[in-house]
Amino acid sequence: MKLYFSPGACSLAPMILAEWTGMSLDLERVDTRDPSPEFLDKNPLGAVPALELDNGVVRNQVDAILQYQCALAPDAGLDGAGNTDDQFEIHRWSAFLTGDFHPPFGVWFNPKRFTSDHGEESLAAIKQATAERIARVAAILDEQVGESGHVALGRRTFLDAYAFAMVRWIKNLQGGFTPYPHLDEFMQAMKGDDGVQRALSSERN
Ligand SMILES: N[C@@H](CCC(=O)N[C@@H](CS)C(=O)NCC(=O)O)C(=O)O
Repeated sequence: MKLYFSPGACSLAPMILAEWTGMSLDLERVDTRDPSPEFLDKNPLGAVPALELDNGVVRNQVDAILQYQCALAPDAGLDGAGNTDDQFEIHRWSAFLTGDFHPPFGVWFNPKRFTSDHGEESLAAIKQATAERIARVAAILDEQVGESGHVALGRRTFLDAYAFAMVRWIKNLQGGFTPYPHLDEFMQAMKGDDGVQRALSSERN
């Protein structure tokens, strides 16, 4: 299988999960600022990650890719399979990460996409409003992680990999991790994990 990725992007999550599940992935770097026509055929939104199966089928959407990886490696126990309540929690926090946590960062990193007024003041106002929204979702995630050190179920799941790939963006905001002590600890613990380190190093090479 081949994973299309971009350094610094949420595509790090399936790379971490591949390490945790012992799944071998070929990696192909994509310039998401200028995606090639070949890549747009694989994802018309030009976004990473995209997972290409050995039979040529391409799968998009990071949370779906992560859950697919978990299904391929059931013994790793990195989802909520087998328990309805656990499954609910996993889907709930996966939906939060995809639908609430990720989007404001997309605006923060690329405000021009969301306004026809590209003047300095207009873009600064959008970034300010977006930073406030990020602060809200980050505070919710900080409370959820709490002392458990994990996003859900009080244990490692694919959501930890997913959150790690995005929570690292907080360092770009004013105040960094200071308001989010649990996320800070979570990030430090994740950085101490060998699989996370290998994924980060693959992302850089
Ligand atoms: N939920 C979407 C989010 C993907 C996404 O926005 N990826 C970012 C990187 S974290 C990207 O490739 N952005 C490029 C762009 O939007 O042009 C998915 O999983 O496909």
